[in-house]
Amino acid sequence: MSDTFDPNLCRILREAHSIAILTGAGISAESGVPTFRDALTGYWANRNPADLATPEAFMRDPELVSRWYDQRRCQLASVKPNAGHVALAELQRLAGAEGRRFTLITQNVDGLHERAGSIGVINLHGSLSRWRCIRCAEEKPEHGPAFNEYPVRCACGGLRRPGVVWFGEALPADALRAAENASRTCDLFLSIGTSAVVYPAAGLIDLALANAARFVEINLEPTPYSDRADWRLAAPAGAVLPALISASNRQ
Ligand code: BJW
Ligand code: ZN
Repeated sequence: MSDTFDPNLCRILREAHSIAILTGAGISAESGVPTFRDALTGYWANRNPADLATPEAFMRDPELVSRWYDQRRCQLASVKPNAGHVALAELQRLAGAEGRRFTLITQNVDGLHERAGSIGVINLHGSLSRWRCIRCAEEKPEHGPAFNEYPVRCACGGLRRPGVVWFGEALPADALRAAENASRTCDLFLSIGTSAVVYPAAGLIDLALANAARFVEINLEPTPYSDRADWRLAAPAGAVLPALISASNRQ
């Protein structure tokens, strides 16, 4: 696969002073975590996001929504980071050793980047493994087996919900600010495995392009941003990332 890379892309990856990366569900697909919008296998293929991924859905049917999210949380115990996650952790180490800036921003809630060794990951859409009470706001990590009953209750009697960001909810302010700063000031931006249709995350690409960053898209399918990519790699992230990083280091 290394022969297929443009030498200019390899040089830019090796020499960029500040790299920002946005990942989406596609990077975890090869770990066995479903994407959202795949027509056959995606979470939304046979479900309506309005019934599951909004605060209104949770208030309407907290049992259904918390059961669905808890199933997804429990599935994380049986999946592992793939070669794409590992390659990004390696790229962070290489860039850091040379004093280059590296920011990994993810829309994923699966924690696989951290498990692969990435540090300081910006989690724009929260985490499946943190749950919080909507009454007293107590939030804690949940890595154990499935909850005993749904809806899940806090000791205070309030309902507990997954610590993810649903449609219509604000993203965590610190995370969004850090992601925007990194995108606005990078000289190389990679968008990996995201359909780039959900905002404000997709808008990070606009920020990078407005600052004349070079833009690489790694995705099996085209996205609304594909036409603006300097390089578009239409291959599985778990194959292309290790090959690209190793080709770039060999040159
Ligand atoms: C591979 C591959 C392989 C497969 N290798 N590639 C501007 C315009 C229009 C609308 C809006 C706007 N600004 C805001 C909105 C509204 C809304 C929005 O964006 N709607 C659009 C969908 C129309 N945004 C919001 O509501 C956000 N909040 C907000 O704006 O708040 C404002 C506010 C401010 C102040 C106070 C109050 C409010 C919140 C968005 C939250 C999104 N949440 C979800 C669910 C999280 C919980 C859960 O996990 O269930 O996040 S939606 C879902 O989509 C999830 C994902 O993170 C997100 C993005 O999906 P992603 O990762 O791109 O996955 P897919 O499936 O779409 O794509 C996978 C891709 O991978 C595909 O392209 C494949 O081809 C590719 N692929 N295998 C490489 N092996
Ligand atoms: Zn509580």
